[in-house]
Amino acid sequence: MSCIFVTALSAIKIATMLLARRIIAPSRRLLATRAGVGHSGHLSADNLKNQHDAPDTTTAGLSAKQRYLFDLNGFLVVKGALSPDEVKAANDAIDANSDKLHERKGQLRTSALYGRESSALAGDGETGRIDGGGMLGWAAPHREPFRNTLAHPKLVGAMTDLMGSGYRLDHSPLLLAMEKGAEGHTLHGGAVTEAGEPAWPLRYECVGGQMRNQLLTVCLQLTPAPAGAGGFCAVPGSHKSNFPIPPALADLADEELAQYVQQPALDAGDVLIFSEATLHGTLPWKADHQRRTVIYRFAPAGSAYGRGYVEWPAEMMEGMSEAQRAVCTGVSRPFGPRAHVASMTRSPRRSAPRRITRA
Ligand SMILES: O=C(O)CCC(=O)C(=O)O
Repeated sequence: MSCIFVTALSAIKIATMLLARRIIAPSRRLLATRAGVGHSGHLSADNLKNQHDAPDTTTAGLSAKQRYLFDLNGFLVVKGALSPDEVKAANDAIDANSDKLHERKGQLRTSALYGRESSALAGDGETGRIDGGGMLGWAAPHREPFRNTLAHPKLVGAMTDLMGSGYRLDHSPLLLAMEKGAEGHTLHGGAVTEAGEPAWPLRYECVGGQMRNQLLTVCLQLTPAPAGAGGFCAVPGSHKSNFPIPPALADLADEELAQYVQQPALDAGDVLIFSEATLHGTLPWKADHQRRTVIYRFAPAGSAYGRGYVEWPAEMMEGMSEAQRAVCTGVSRPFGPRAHVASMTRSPRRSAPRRITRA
């Protein structure tokens, strides 16, 4: 009897709550709508949403501001995506494997590529960029900081927004280090080839509010790159350009063109994301400390640019988590375009990682 009474009481409580929500929710929505009249006088779909329904943008994907900036510029800085502990673990791993890094000299120098010798990018003319690879296959625990990027909880939402579900690692990550005076790298990429055709394998598109990058680069910043220090540079908006890159822009020979090249200031722990359709390169390094960044290239589930995906080295795959493995094996393995990477990673609303779901 008392059980029936308690159940009836709960039903009344729930009905009262639901009624209150129906009354309150539309008035909240109305408030959000009024507040959402933008500078242009138009109401965007975002502004029409009840703000209380907005997803947690630190884990769920790009915020409206980040989407706007990526679409505008072709690159985006995700501030503080890595914790100081994560940055330290990556730097410690590099220090422990410093014998595997190589300075680029002679024909391997990066400031005279594509037949364009550049005095503006030459640095001190001697010091070369230091490159490293194979981090995903380094002995544990040194491989972990680099494996974590593949499906990092702070990045997976943004990467899914930019490439779609089931994005894949396109080619092996590259570690770049630069000492003071090190040369830069000729600007490259771009939306259009030298012949004036669309550069389809690098293409950026936004259709129906959804962005797609055929080749997306994600760079971990392991030391700061303050304004004026050098390092990564890009021409904002060039991912949507319709004409071939003037050669004198790629090697910074033309001052008028060079003024459009921007070097975003970066802190250790920031993650820089850019479309390979954005004209980008490297400015000579001027700071006293060593520049360190690790760059990954990803592609949508059904796309491939590099050739590495055909067979990854065994040591790279050994001991990987299910999500990391799916990101690496995308196109050529059963998970393919159906792998839903976002659902395989931990989110604050779930206590345990979910398994892969296949349609
Ligand atoms: O220095 C950078 O961050 C960019 C390097 C780059 O674009 C490359 O090595 O292809």
